Amino acid sequence: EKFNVAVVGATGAVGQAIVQILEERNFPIDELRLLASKNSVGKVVMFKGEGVTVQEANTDAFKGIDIALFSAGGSVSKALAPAAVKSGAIVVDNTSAYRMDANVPLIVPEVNIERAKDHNGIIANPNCSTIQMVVALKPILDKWGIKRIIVSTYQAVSGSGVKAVQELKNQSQAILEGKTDFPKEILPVGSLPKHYPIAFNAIPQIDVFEDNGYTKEEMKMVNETMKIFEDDSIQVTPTAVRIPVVNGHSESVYVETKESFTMDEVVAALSNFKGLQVVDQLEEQEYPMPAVIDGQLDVFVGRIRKDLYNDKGINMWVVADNLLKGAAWNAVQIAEYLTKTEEVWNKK
Ligand code: 11C
Repeated sequence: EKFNVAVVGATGAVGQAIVQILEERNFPIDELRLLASKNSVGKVVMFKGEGVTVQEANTDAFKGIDIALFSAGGSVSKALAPAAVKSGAIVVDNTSAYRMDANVPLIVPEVNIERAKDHNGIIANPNCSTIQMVVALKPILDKWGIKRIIVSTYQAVSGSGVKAVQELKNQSQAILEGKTDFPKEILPVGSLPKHYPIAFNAIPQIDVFEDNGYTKEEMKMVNETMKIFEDDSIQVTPTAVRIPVVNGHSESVYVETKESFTMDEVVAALSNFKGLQVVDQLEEQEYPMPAVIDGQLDVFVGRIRKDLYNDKGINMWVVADNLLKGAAWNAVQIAEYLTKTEEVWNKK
């Protein structure tokens, strides 16, 4: 069986990655419809050696579409996802628009793919920093339970979009040329008045601040983790930091379990978990790094070690390609499940 697939936001960083993965995975596609805002209409994107012309994303654009993959920002998803569902598509939404909606399953395939069956037309893809963390924690949750998580992120600029990547490169070049006055327009948050250089810097702010002193990015990690693990008692304490890496998010994750474990058991549980790769050979100086895993689909974990003071504490270092596992690949994984699961179509 083949499917008609729409990609909304087809010219963005995540949209382009989705098109590439659909091709690499030989996704069972009949028609690929690429949709974007007016500015991008008429652009041609290559798919399996043929050019596909980008059309305008509007409420009439979804006729005959079975699966619609949205990654054009929350406002576009709010405006157009209901229309896509109405015309018969199942939507996989990469934005934060519907993630915390009780009627929308929030899916990381390695963790809770069965929940996709509970969809009411829309399935949400979590935030990139949440996705890689819950993949690394799921085998620990299953065997020993989780009481609390303390996580600090080291996030790449690609999470902020293609313009942020360009800003990092331009600033780096300017600084190396000895300039002290150069444009700072995007980071940490484009729409806020103050901007700081990201080159040769680390910015402890991703997205806007909430009233409790945490950023929106940090609160996504708190709320999405509880929803995905279906446990509101898990305590998540995040600090999200932007660093001058082009692509690939890293996280220092501290997890306190409910039950006792041995470290051999922990390493075995992580090693045997599908979608997770352990890279942890200290004598060889082997551990995951963003520049090394760039372009790969899995989540990587290393520096796995027991807490020095707490018998139920584990420290680890978790790295993933934020545009792939953190966004495009997670969405395509969900879409692949839809193509293989008759039940999800019965609700239409
Ligand atoms: C970042 N995590 O790295 C953000 C980007 O909710 O889908 C993704 C925002 C989201 O800046």
